[in-house]
Amino acid sequence: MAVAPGVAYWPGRLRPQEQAALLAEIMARLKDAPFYRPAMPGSGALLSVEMTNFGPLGWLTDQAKGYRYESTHPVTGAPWPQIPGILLRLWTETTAYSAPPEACLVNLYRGPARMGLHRDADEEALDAPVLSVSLGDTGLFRFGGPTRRASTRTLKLASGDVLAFGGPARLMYHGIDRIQAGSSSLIAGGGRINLTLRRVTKPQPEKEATG
Ligand code: MD3
Ligand code: FE
Repeated sequence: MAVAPGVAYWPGRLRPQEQAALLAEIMARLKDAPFYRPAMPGSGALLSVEMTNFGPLGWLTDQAKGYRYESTHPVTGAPWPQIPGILLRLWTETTAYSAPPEACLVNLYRGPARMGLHRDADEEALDAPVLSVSLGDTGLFRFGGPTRRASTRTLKLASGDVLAFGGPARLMYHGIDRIQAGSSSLIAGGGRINLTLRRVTKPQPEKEATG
């Protein structure tokens, strides 16, 4: 499905059974890495989205130090849990990138939670795509251009949808306007979970065999 240059879109890429299996993998990790509400740099205003991470590196933000990647949970101090195997396989199947993802940011949208228009540029490996997986209630996703003022289009992201943002799409503005409550029964109590797989550091170049 053509969304924009650099965007690959696989609606319903995960079957309902795979969505349930992935949700179970997420739930099993929440005891060690609970959702928390991060704060904006400077103002300290809390985001409406709750977050946690899986993988060797996790994205976080707080009032004092701003946006960055760290290897431990800001509340518990523990290393982030491993990225579920289902997601590592999905990365291999859908991207041509030479190295595995290092971060899996997990966003939880409940009630009026939203994510304003922003760009993701805290990663060193900007040549790697970002892979997004949606679970639960449908989210109204807004995808724009290289500046805040560029025109935008809206996509409804439903449970099981997978998108990859690479090349020219990697640095485009995007956000989540709102969630359609009651559109899915996957998550108990309702809500939407989005997982983004990211390569953060530049992979070591592979040494060529000699002789
Ligand atoms: C395009 N998440 O975590 S997923 C984010 O649904 C984020 O939770 C939204 O934006 C969500 O940063 C949107 C789609 C997405 C994610 C990352 C991107 C699109 C992207 C990074 C670069 C370009
Ligand atoms: Fe983003």
